[in-house]
Amino acid sequence: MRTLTDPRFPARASRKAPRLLLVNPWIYDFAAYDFFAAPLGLLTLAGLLLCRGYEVELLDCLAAPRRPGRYGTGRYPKEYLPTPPMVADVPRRFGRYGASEAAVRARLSRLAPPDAVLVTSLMTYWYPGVVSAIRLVRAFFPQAPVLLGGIYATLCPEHARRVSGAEVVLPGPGEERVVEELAALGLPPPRPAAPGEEPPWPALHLAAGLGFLPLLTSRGCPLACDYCAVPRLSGPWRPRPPVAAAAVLEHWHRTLGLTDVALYDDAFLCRPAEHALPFLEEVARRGLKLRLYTPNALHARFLTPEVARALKRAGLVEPRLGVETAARWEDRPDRKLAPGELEAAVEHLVAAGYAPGEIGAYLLIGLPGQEDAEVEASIRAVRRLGVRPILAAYSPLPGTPAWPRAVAASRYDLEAEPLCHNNSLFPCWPRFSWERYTRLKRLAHGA
Ligand code: B12
Ligand code: SF4
Repeated sequence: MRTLTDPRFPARASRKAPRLLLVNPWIYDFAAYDFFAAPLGLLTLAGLLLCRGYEVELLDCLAAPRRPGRYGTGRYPKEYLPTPPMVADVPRRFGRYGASEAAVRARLSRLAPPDAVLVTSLMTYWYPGVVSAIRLVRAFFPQAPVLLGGIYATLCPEHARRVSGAEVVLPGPGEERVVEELAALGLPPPRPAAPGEEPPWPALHLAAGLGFLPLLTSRGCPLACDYCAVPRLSGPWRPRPPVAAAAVLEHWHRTLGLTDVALYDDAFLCRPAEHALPFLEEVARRGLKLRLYTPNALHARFLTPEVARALKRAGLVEPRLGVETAARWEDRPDRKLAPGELEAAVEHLVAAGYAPGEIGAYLLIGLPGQEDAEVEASIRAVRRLGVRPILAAYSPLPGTPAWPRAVAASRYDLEAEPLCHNNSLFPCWPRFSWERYTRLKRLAHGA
């Protein structure tokens, strides 16, 4: 049993504390890989609820023995399932990723009945996992009310209210509302919040088999790219005090013995002098031997020589830059790159000691109306810098400026069916084409 947690988490909840079951559902998809995927939203709420004195159990339907990959990532077990009819035009095999249903049932049968169940959700098109997990938990604990939150619940609240089976769907950040809602259900917090209290640490010790540390040093993003739901999900950029973020990181690094770290920030490098630089310097000052990774990409614009050196010193490996397109400068779908900024960022990273081939550049493909010629030109522009192009397929997101164009371009009814938001389907292409995708992928790989 690991003991060290946020010093504010009580060692044991009082005997009368309401008992909460927190659930991370399965993934239902054509393809899924644990590429630094951890239920950080749910673990953040778990930290808060522990601090308020609730008793908390985590049921993680994705926690299953997996084939290990690099840096603490891994391959989930997959059980093949019939492809849902509305997306059956795609020649890919659908399935459920994570623990087997038998393993989840066995875990549920060992749990004491909870007073309430809190379910998270991530990608909108993974909602069938939410529905199955709620159905199963209900079969075991029919008396316990189910609250659903997370990204699907925020972006598709009406759909979630109709199909999820949850009593309460709570869009938006949960910190502000979850305790209130539990109190409304007759489960008030055993301990009040202290005025001016720092936000609690995510309760990472609850996540069995974590291979890396997920870390958020800030929330939100100051930009508003057409295709991105972050402004709606997380709002404006709000940093955590950088020294406190480094302390949280050191704590979990020492407690869990993990050295791989995935930064989940949407805009880690925003205002670097105030945030990223002091954070990275504090990580280096504490002498932490870490490997940092940015699966969500860094903003090239903020990558000054000083930032590049600090990233290298703190242990960042394989820097990934959000480029999206390196060929279209007028009428870009994003607000994050101007001519010359990518070249400068690469130059600074190389000067800081990164090999160009170690640097990755995300390029968006599958946007409504996007021509292959634009993607090809972007791939070439990135390759000319010696950098690795990484194709990221577009997933349409309700409520974003690009949504009406996506709805108009799609061969699916995106408004009615979140399953069709799946980026593996290339929902805004007139039809799915392995040949088209493979050709672009080969070009990106330099084949
Ligand atoms: C980290 C991240 C990833 C990570 C892993 C995430 C994971 N856990 O699996 C990686 C890098 C792997 C990833 C990959 C992708 N991602 Co991503 N990712 C994110 C990101 C930046 C942060 C998510 C996060 O953990 N936030 C931090 C936590 C604290 O917030 P949270 O989970 O929302 O939880 C809060 C609330 O939702 C709420 N809450 C949560 N649970 C509950 C439960 C209850 C009961 C209550 C009341 C409240 C509540 O309270 C929490 C605390 O405030 C989001 C953007 C964003 N800012 O949300 C995009 C985002 C989720 N990703 C997105 C996309 C498009 C992708 C990719 C398709 C990109 C690509 N083209 O390759 C891939 C898809 C992977 C796949 N297999 O299909 C889209 C969503 C797409 C969709 N249709 O839903 C988002 C929204 C970004 C965007 N473009 O707008 N992603
Ligand atoms: S910069 Fe990134 S996180 Fe910010 S709005 Fe654009 S795509 Fe979203």
